[in-house]
Amino acid sequence: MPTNRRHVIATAVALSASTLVPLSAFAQKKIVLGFSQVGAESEWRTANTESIKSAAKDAGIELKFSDAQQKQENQIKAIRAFIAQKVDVIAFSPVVESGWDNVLKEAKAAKIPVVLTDRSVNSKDSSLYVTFMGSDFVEEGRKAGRWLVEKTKGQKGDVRIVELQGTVGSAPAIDRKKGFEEIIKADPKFKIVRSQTGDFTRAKGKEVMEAFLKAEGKNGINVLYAHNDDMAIGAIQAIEEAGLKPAKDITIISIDGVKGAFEAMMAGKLNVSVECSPLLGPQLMTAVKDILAGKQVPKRIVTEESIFPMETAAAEFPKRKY
Ligand code: GZL
Repeated sequence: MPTNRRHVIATAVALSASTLVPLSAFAQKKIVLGFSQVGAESEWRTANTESIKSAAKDAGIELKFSDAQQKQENQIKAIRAFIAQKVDVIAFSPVVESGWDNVLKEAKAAKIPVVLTDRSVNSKDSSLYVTFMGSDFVEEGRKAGRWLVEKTKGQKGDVRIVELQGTVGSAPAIDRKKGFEEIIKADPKFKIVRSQTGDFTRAKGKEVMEAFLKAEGKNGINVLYAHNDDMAIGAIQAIEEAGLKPAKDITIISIDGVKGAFEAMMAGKLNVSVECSPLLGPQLMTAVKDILAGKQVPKRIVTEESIFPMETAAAEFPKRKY
């Protein structure tokens, strides 16, 4: 046992004999976790932040939390600050996949373990992080595609799709597109006629959907595939303002399964939402403690998820935790 810890224990024993202070008050150094969050761009992100903050509190872990406002340079700055503060572990949700090797090498040189949550990085050096915990975004895109194939079975003629992509360069945007296209490419009737980023926000989702409607005309769009519920909810406003019925004139498929999506499905304005759970806080705190205890942690921890069509929304809604 390192000398300073022995000294602390000895002092603690002496003190506790005379002042009856519990030994644990001295012996346990509080774990310090530095967390760099993407931002506060969506209901999903808000629920994710809440999960991390409450889980840190429950776990007795000191959380240094930073909101990057969806800017990579702010996340890199925050990670460097955590290194300077000598935190015990660094965790973050990378806003985009690339550009992390240098700062992760600095964390490695400082012997501070790094955990990726929610989104991953495309670094070739997987020794730069201990584990990546989060959803399988390709599978989420496949689930969206399979739902559409089922919904349009036997339907003749083209199915004209517009796509609201997530943040350019982010793992969920790249992989949700990949998974969806992998499924629909089997049938040439499916045509993605427009595809543009709405940056995962309601405001941008509405703005881009307005442009899609203007370009394609009122009868030019059969399906909207949105990479998250917030963009779908913004697009629903644009569809209604164009005098069309969302989920009827235009079938709407989205991902996350946040409260706003369930409310839209129960109002008959959204057809389906693929679940993407933000509740990663408890898993993260367990991984942090296991890493510091020297335990083996899997390189990849995948979140188990479902799919919620509007027909099940009312029954599911009371059970939802985010
Ligand atoms: C997915 C997460 C995405 C959500 C969006 O795990 O990274 O970012 O789907 C959020 O709502 O903005």
